[in-house]
Amino acid sequence: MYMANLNRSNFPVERRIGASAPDATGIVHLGIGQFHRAHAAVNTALAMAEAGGDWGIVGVANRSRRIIDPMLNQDFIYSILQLSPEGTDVQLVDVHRRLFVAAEQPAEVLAAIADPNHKIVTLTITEKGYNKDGVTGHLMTDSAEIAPGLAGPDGAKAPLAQLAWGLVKRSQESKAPVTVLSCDNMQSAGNTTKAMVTEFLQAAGVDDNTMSWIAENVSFPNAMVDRIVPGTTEQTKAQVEQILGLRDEAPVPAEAFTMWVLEDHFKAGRPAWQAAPGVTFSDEVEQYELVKLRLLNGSHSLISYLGGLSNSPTIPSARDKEFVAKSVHAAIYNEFLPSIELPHGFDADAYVAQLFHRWQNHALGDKTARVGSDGSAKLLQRIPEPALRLLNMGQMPNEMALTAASWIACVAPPAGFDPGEIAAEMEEPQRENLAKATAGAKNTHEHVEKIMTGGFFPTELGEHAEFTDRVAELLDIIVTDGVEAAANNALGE
Ligand code: CS2
Repeated sequence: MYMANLNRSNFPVERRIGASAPDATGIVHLGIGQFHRAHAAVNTALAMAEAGGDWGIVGVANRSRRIIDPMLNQDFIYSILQLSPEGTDVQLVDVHRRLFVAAEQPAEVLAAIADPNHKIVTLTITEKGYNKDGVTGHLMTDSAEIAPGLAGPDGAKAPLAQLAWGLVKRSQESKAPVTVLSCDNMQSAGNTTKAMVTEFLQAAGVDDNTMSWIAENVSFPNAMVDRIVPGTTEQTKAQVEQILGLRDEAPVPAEAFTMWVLEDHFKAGRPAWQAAPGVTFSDEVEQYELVKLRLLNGSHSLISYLGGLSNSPTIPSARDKEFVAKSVHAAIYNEFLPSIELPHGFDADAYVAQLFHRWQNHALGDKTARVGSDGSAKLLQRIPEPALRLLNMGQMPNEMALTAASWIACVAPPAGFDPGEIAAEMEEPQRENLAKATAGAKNTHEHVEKIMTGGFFPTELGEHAEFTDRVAELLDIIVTDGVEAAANNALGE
């Protein structure tokens, strides 16, 4: 049956979240994807409904036209398909006003960053987009993404490189102050962005005046972001179509829960984001980041690798397994919580109970392979620091060792071990390098040792003999007796 496409002339206004943006834009977003569209974009629409403002968004996709082409066809409007055990709802977002592809239109992207009307540049470029070396903590100036951009703005195709050159252009033209707001899942996300941009420009040989202009006129607030947003499937489109009676080619499935905690350091103003539910401005953002990165994301990684190895295609189907739930509980209470200082008045038990509930969202059906993807970049944010903290206190972080062992089993399995289809679906940028590093390993211990010392983890953890021994022991159990036996061993059962 013919179904009309969603657009400005037919969209049901009563389903719109917050306000439509004006034509004037105030934000440039690099890395337009699922998370941005269900998080910062939604909060911006709600803020404009409350307090107005010229906060339309210029969205920049890295390479693919997969999202922006349908959005352009639909006059920028798209659906959020909110899925929870309590029910399903479709809401519409209308805040983007221009869309580019970074790789195709680099000059437009730089001009948008330099445009003084734009007061904020937001980023969701994923952990690996920062090109931060896991061993040294510095920018990987020789990576395939970064190196070509160092010679000048013309070669800059990667978002971090375009951001850096866009700021240089701004410093040469309007000189208007601006805020760069990372919305990625990283510890000290703002500070990290600032450090990577600064190192990029130093490596590119940019002069001292420009560097001091950036230091004084660009702020990089830290922020903790949270909303579980899986990938769009044909089923997402069919569900939206059924509810709206219109075809949306770029809907975003999302849970109802949403949270954003930000430092209020904006050089040139900001939307009234505090008007949106779940948004808080705080001076304790770094504590919130750690709570989220470890309790939610660290546990999420563990669920995904245990799930990948136990034939669980979705996060809720993995979390339903008793051994997975027990492992996560132990990871949180024995290892992650002792590794952080909580924000004032934070109720950890209530937060953890809510996490277990969120992971059980079968209606959302978040994919195990999605969460397990990019483990080499994500685990660096989630494991080494808390693991070392416990190791230095004389405690073996068994669940973190299990996370590392099950990640290795999924994406860099020892010879002769087949981790199965779900693991094969996990995208892992280091897959080839991991295979190279482990080639010729004589046994599981050597296999693990080559990874731990192969430049994938910080040196202090990589060279920690007892941690390596424990990871190897657990990987051996995974290979010989299966993942549940390894989980039980880590639990001391
Ligand atoms: C997940 C996150 O991809 C992952 O590893 O842990 O995408 C998670 O769903 C979000 O951070 C939730 O806010």
